[in-house]
Amino acid sequence: MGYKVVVAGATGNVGREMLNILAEREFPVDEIAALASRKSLGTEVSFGDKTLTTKDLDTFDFSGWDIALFAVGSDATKTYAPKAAAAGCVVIDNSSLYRYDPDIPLIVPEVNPDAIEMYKNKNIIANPNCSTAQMVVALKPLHDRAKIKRVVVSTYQSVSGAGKEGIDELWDQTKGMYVPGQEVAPSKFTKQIAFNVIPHIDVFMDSGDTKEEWKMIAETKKIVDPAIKVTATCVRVPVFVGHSESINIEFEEFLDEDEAREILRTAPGILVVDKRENGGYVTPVECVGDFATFISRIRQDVTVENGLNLWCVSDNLRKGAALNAVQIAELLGRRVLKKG
Ligand code: 2RA
Repeated sequence: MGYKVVVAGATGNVGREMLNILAEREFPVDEIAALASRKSLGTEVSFGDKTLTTKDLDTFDFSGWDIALFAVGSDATKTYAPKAAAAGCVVIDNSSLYRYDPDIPLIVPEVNPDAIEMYKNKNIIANPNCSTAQMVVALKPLHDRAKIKRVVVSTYQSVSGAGKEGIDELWDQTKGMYVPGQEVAPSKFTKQIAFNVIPHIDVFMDSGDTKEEWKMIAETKKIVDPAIKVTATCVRVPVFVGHSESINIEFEEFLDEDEAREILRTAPGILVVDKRENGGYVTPVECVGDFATFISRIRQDVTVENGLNLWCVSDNLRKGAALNAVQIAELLGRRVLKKG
């Protein structure tokens, strides 16, 4: 016996990946419902070799359904997640709405699986920001071995993090560079993204950080350890899918680069590709469609007493969103609901 599963936001990039990954990982589904907003109603989406016709999120009755994966943005989540939770359906939400609520667990299964017990508070579990998820997968095994004091991270985030519009804008602007007369004004991004990089994701805060940078700080503290100091610079780059991160780590005690490499090589969710030669590292185009968080360029940072540098790449639509949400559903099934 399996689960009755709902995917809300089934026509968006992340929603479609949730359906793909539920099928790829053969999640025990007895029944599945794909929900969309009224404007996308009736759109057909794939679930493995099946085709689902989307139903109306606004009128859907969540009673009797076990798990609802939400990928609808904070506004719609605010309206419909409480409704689903009140009907007894456990909500796994990809928006940022509930991530910072102390009563709601924010989970990366490879990092803090025990936090799943907190779901009972509001029948809601939060999925982290994409740039946080891949980073904490890398940090956790190293933190367990040598206690991390400080993290400095620079991200190189793909345009798919900004949704379909972000992908379309990069495509149109790039074409516009080669086809005269097809000028495409920046819309989703504040400046041209084709052949450019933009040090600005989400809104600016009083501190001078952007909200994306603040998310990485707040979420790393909640998921791994509140004592870790984090500073981040989040940059949008002209890549379609795949976030990359340059991560500098300072530990309480010395950690040799070879030991760090072995720890990461055996850590859950990680693939180490790290050779000091041409092509001995992972780039975004190679991570697309994969479940793994790839780690390369592992090396000592000799400018501080206990420093380490590494390069981290992962598919932001998968580990950064849909895969992590499905892994939370798998954890919920194993630890709590116990069907399937
Ligand atoms: C982005 N992390 O990359 C944000 C939201 N997905 O735009």
